[in-house]
Amino acid sequence: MNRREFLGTTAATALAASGLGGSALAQAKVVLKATDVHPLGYPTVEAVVRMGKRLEAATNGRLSIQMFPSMQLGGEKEMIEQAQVGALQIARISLGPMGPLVPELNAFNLPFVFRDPAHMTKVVTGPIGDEMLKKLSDHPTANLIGLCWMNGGTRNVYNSKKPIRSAEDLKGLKIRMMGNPIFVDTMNAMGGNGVAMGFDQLVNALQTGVVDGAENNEPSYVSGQHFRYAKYYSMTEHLIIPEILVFSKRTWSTLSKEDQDLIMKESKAAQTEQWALWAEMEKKSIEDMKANGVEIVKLDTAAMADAVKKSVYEKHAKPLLPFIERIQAVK
Ligand code: BDP
Repeated sequence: MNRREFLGTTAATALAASGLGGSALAQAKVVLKATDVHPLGYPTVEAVVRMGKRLEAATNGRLSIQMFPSMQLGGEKEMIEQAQVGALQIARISLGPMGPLVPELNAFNLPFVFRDPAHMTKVVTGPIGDEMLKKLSDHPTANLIGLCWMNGGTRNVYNSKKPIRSAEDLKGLKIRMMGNPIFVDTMNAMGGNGVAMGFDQLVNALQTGVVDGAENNEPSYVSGQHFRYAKYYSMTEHLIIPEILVFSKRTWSTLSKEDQDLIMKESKAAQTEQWALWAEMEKKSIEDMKANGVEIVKLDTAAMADAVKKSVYEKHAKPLLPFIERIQAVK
């Protein structure tokens, strides 16, 4: 930690502890610690780094962001916990692991709930997306503020054994899923054996054969080096999960209204920027996959979608039906 960060953190901590907050803190330098599972240059990371530069410029260096990329502060579960207690301020995470915390958010975590990425984009950047951010921010125990959404593309199954063209092909394969019961049930309904595991453990688990495969968007598959151990990438398109940028409520309450508004404004700009960066990264990742001998398998997903909707929606979607109807009504 350099001197400025030390001062920033100390000031924030001391003022928060003394209950002064607000105007006194408006004078102090505040370094916001941010983290992401992905490396520098990845669209989500880049968008937050650029947001930090804009915050610095707008406040003459009083507010800044220090980025800890590449899981330096642990997996997403750890990131959420640290944001909740104020040990870090900004976490960019998948909405997946947020579902167990704020159940309404699971409306966006359901398999096949969005028709395609354009539908997801329209929903999360519109009134339903705003409402979900507010639900998170207003939640009494989540202790997080929802800042904005980011694009996490479409998730497809990959494995080391064989091309997947049907539920039959997935039989007996252990497929890593994110930590949310909806996802394990989704994989089981698709025909495989879902195994919940943190992203921070995945590359090792693929390498050692603890799991046969996983599922993710193309950029994560490439940038996470998963393509080295699991060469069959099948276009199951079962989940289109938005990503979310969250802020520690504990720190938020120590910031002035002006700083809160500025951070909100810049995070909305980060959202727009990330969407553009994502489109480029997706294209590039598909090229990288082809160049590295990945077999991209096209399949008819209708039967899988039916089976998954039947069992997963039956078990998890009942309280979410009003949201699902509204999501589907977005054309
Ligand atoms: C990636 C998300 C990241 C998740 C990861 C995962 O960007 O937030 O941690 O998937 O599968 O697509 O855990």
